[in-house]
Amino acid sequence: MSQFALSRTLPPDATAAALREDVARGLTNSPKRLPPKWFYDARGSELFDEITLLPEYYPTRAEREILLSRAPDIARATGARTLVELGSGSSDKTRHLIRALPGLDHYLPVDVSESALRGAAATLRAEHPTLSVHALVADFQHDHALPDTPGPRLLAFLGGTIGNLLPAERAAFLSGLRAQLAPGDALLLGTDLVKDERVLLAAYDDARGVTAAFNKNVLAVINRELAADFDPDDFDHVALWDPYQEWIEMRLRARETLVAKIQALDLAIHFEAGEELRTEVSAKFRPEGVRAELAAAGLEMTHWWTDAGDRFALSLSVP
Ligand code: AVJ
Repeated sequence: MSQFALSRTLPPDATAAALREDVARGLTNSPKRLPPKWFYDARGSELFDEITLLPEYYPTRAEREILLSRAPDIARATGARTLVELGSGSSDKTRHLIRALPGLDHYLPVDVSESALRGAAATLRAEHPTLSVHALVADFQHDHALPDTPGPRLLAFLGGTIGNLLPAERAAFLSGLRAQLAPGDALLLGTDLVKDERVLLAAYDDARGVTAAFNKNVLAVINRELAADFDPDDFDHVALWDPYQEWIEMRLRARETLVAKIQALDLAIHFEAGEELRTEVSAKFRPEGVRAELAAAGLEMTHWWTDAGDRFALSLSVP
């Protein structure tokens, strides 16, 4: 019979403490910056799902295309009984994978958004009544403790979310993943690829302004959680391509000089007119780079699959 459990690897106040620390540190830093994980409250997760439907935002469709065409290859190469998905969100694309893995009996979605996890689990259990689903509210970057489930295990980190980590964080993160893999286990990694700058910029600055609303939502999160008084209308959404780092940055640019009060931190944050707060880095990759980063973490890349337009890649690697 279908089973469902939801647990937190950390008490709820640990999330609150992490937000306080990230905001206190990031907004007093010069230049100002915030980690992108704080976009994803219920509203932010909804806005992200809307982004994935935009004509300009190709990564989700490109990755789904690869998953649909390659799911049988992934199933054959891994024989997975447990699928662990880091940053699972709505688990929408994962359903193609779950459908294609004949021996799968355990699914462990890991995400910071409890609302996204609950929604995803409900849909999946309806579609796969014999699948045991254990959802984990956790920060995949730091919490590595997973419930003990049968191998072989397939660890999936999809959507290109690894691009949200800075190079040093990526190295530490991949080594941490490697340490969790036993012989026979595998890592399925989604990476967005370097491409024409105009295509990249449009994906992060869409005509309807959904990405702008998603970017500004982090201010609403800080207002609510830390009793702050940011006015999202005081900021412009900015997306830019850094050709040296090969990453997209999203920023919020203050339209005028302003001061925002963050009561819970007893802080007043000053912005000059035009000053920018970096809210996200989204790195884009080349095949040699992915192979090298995996190798540095002790993982051997065995498969590399791209969509027909060569926009996005899925790689499979083994310890
Ligand atoms: C979910 C992290 C993969 O970087 O493309 C979408 C988030 N940011 N539009 C990405 C995002 C702006 C997305 N990831």
